[in-house]
Amino acid sequence: MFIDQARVFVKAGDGGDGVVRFRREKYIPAGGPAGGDGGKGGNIYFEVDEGLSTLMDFRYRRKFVAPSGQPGQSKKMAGKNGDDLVIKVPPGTIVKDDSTEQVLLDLTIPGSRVLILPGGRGGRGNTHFTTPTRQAPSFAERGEPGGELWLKLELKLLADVGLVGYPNAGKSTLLSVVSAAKPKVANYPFTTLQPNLGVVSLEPGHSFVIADIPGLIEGAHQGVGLGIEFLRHIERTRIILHLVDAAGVDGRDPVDDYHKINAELRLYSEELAKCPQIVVANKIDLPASEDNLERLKKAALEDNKEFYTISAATSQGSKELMIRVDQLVTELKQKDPVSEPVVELVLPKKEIAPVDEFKIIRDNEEYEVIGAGLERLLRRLDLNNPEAIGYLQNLFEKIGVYKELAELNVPEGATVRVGELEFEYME
Ligand SMILES: Nc1nc2c(ncn2[C@@H]2O[C@H](COP(=O)(O)OP(=O)(O)OP(=O)(O)O)[C@@H](O)[C@H]2O)c(=O)[nH]1
Ligand SMILES: [Mg+2]
Repeated sequence: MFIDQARVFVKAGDGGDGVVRFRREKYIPAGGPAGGDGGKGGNIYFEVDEGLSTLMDFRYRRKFVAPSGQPGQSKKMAGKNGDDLVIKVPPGTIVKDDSTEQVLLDLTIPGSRVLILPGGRGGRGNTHFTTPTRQAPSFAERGEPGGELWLKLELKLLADVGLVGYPNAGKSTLLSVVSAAKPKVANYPFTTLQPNLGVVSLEPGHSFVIADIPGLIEGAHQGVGLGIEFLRHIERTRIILHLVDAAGVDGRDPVDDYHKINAELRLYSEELAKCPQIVVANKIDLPASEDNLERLKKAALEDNKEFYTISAATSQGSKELMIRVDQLVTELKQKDPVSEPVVELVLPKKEIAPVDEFKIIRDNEEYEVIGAGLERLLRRLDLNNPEAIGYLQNLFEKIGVYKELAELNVPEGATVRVGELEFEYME
């Protein structure tokens, strides 16, 4: 089955904790602090992989959690960083925030890799918390948790070439002959129920993508047959290959078929109708095609369209056709190139708020110190450790928390809160 939507959960790695360690050396009874920093958590990236054409894999794996950073070690050694996790998606994948539907990424360029969630930063080891009066801090900072998100992935097939035509025209047969794709082929209409993609590579490192979509019939724009909804899959293609059963196996007139399909394309979108189109007369291995080729060619040339004859079944003429398609795709790509691969941070990196920006608000008899940087620091410290509290007291002094409390005439004994921390105010 062709799946073009998936929901995935991603979580960046947590930062490793900083640790409390001391040097233990012979003849030095109490060495200095030596706790290393925690490693950074792994990042989550998306990477565009040309080899993929569906979001099928996400049916089997929906959770992507990057490894955490290791805790710091003794001798001031930092913990190992968590490995990055790279999620591979086919070209044309759109990544949305699942709850807000906001588009976060539009992944079109093969090979590009984009960071979606950075790993949490590692906590600092006790080495960082020495002061002139506290040479041996017994606390360290915890690692920062990695962010997490539910995402919705959507794939709009990105093909260079779209195959259109009546059912049984031989679209899937042609795709199977020129690419490694193995679409179902059968002599009844609407064999193809979902788009198939194939990569055509005439020479190494050079390829284009063909999309085979379900057949169209007269009235498709009104929902007859499978309707025209699949045309949206070829809206972004550069060329349309219009396959016509030149032998009229199903009893219709090929020239009539040709005009009817073009009418349906126009009814769907003028833009699509104007897209460069090559008219391909198929089934020329069948004698019944002979009488129709000249008429069909005339109709195509009158519309200023190129005309080719092939037999998809015997593959006669398909190589020549692909060489021409390759030429055209290359030309059109040069005229309208997609931009160069980008590697960028798409989610705005959160500004890390400085600790010394805070304000104090009064809440009845209590006071609250509010400041994102300060609160963030507090979350990462062990508030049961008296030394960590001592460290904070120094910090409050330094950044002016006490001074401002005094200026507000906070009464002796009033409760002051900072994040999780609560203390009694004393002058
Ligand atoms: N003789 C002959 N038969 C062909 C040729 N190409 C395709 N066929 C046959 O035509 C029938 C339909 O071929 P498909 O490739 O399934 O046609 P399709 O356009 O994909 O049809 P839908 O998926 O139903 O829209 C099959 O029985 C094929 O074997 C050809 O060049 N010559
Ligand atoms: Mg088919």
